[in-house]
Amino acid sequence: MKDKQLFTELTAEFEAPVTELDDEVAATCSGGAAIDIYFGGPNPDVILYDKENRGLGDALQINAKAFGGDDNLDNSAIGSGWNNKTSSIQVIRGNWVIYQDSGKGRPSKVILTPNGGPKKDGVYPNAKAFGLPDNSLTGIFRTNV
Ligand SMILES: [Ca+2]
Repeated sequence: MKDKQLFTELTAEFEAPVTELDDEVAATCSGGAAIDIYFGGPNPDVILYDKENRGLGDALQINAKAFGGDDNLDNSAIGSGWNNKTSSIQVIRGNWVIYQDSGKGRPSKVILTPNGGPKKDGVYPNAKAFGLPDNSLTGIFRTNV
């Protein structure tokens, strides 16, 4: 319930009202805005880092429901400022697809998973590992539960 309340608070800040979608409906949507995604929680599913190798610096903690995500992190209420910034990623839960452009443009060919990355530990220490140019990640979506 707490997550649902947070989602309601977040979506209330968007210019266009966002109707709450169940996972099946959300899965049929393509691109556009943030859906079922939360930022800054204490138990993140995935973490984006400004620096390579999860170095000290800004980090964005993300949780998302299946098929939830954000097609332009700069438009997020809390995730703003994260377009074209990510240089390393850690996946704790779920499978994720990342995009270079808003509207789900230019997806990475690498699907990010908790067992992925060079050491099979979910850590993608640099842009080459997650399959986009450095500082180019704009959107991220979860592809499963
Ligand atoms: Ca960076």
